[in-house]
Amino acid sequence: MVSFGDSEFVKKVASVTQASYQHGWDERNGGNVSLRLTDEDVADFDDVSEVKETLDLGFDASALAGSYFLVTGTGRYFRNVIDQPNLDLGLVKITADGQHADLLWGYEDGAKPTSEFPSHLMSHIERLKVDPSHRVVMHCHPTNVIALSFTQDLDEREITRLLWKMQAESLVVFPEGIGIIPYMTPGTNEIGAATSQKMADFRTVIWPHHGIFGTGADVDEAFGLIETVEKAATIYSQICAQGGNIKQEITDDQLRQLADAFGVTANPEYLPETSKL
Ligand code: 2HA
Ligand code: ZN
Repeated sequence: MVSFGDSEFVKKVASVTQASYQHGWDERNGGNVSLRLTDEDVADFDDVSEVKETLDLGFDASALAGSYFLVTGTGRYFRNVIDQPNLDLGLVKITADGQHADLLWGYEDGAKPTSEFPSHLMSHIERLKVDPSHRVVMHCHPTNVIALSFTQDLDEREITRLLWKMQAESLVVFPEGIGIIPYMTPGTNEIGAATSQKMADFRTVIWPHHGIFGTGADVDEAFGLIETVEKAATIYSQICAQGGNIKQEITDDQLRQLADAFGVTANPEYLPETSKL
C-alpha cells in the first residue's frame, strides 16, 4: 500500500514546520501552513479516497472547488509535526459547492484545519489569479518582523525600502515589496479578506504585532521568502542594538543595479526607475 503519510508532500511540510520552529517563529501553537495539491498529486496513494469527515468552511471557496490542501491542524504545535504528521496534518478536498472541505487523510486524533484556514484559502484564491503555479501559504511569528511593526510606521513603501536596504538579497527575493494590513483579530474572515486583497500585489503580507504570511510555488519558496524578510528585519534590530547610527547604506542607485544584475523588476512605486536629479 502506498500511504500518503509517506509522501514527499507530508515530509516537506513536516520539515518546514520543524525549521520554522527551530528559528523561534512558532511558540506553542503559533503558525500554520497549507500546500495545494491536485488530483494528479494524490492519484497514486491508496489511503486518500474515503471521506472521513466533512468540515464547514464558513465562506465561499468555490474558486478552489476540487483542490486538495495539506494543512496544519488548529491548536497543533509546529514543534511536534515532524514526529506525528498523521495527527497534526490533514489532507482536505474543497467540495464542489465551495462551502465545505472533505477530510481524506490525517487529523487522526480529531484535529481540524488551522483557525487561519479561511485566510489561507482566500490568499490561495488571490495568488492563483496572478500566478497559476502558486501552491503554498505559510504563516508564522518571526520575532524581528513583529518588532518592526511596533517601531515603524505601518507604511508598505517605507518598510519595504527599509528591508531592501538591509542586505543585497532583499530586493532580489521580494522585488514587488511587502504588503501590510492594519492590526486585526486573527482567525476571522475579515483578516482573511484584508490579507488576500494584498495578495493581488504581494507574496508577503505582514500582520502587525502578530506575524507574517508568505506564499510561493513550493514550500521552499514560501519559507525562503519569510526567512529573507526576517533576516533583513534582524539586521535592522542589530543596527538598533549597535546604537542605530547608520554610517553608510545601500543607495537607490545600487538597488537599481541589483535589479538589473539579477533581472528582477523592483516595484516602481517604491524604487523609481531613474534617480531623481
Ligand atoms: O495557528 O498563529 O494566527 C495559530 C496562529 C494564529
Ligand atoms: Zn499567528
